[in-house]
Amino acid sequence: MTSSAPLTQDQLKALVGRAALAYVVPGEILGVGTGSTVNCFIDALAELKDKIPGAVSSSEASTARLKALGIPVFDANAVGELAVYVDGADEIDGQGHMVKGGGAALTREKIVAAQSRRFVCIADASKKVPVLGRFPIPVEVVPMSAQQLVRRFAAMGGQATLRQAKGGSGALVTDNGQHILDVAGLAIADPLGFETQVSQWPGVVTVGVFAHQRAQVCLLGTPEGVQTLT
Ligand code: ABF
Repeated sequence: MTSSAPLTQDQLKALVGRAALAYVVPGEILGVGTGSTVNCFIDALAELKDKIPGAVSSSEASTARLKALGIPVFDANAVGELAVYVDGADEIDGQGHMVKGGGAALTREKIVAAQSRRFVCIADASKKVPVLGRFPIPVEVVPMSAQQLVRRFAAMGGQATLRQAKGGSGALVTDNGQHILDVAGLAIADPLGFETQVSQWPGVVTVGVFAHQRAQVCLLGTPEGVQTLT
């Protein structure tokens, strides 16, 4: 009797990406996030492309993937409320609060999430945590405010570093022309309070803590299959 090998992280991502199809509302435009898990969802979504008008995308990368599969992409300003937003996360806790932004798309992700009635998070089991913060918190910032914000995070015990572009060509520039600080060393006991406080600091564009836009549904890929957390 041969025992099957445990599912790889990529297989778990594919599993939850496909499971998210169940939350797509036929006839309605949906919001689509960013990242490798979302890429699995986009690839599966191609099977339903005749049942939906299209999608609102949260990044140039997801836009390109959607268009390559023949799924129309709408401007967020051209549509109203969306039935559902499907996106990944870097961390998610038991209440659906997330750390997001590892893929540098946090601002548009939060915008599209805020335009959607239901946030469905898809993630492999490694993303589930009791308390947010082990993954450095991405914070999108106006470049001129970066060092002032580094000092503010230091005052609360965080170590903020300016995210570098691949290839060492300097600071990463987001789709919105901003920079990203990655803040290590914080344990976010109150995600809503943290997001509210830091969002008000001058120069902060978007905090990569999604508490105001938490996930109502989380599809977690585990070796035993997809665990649905609501
Ligand atoms: C995206 O999902 C980002 O906010 C987050 O960083 C990413 C996780 O990426 P992956 O699915 O590749 O682990 O929404």
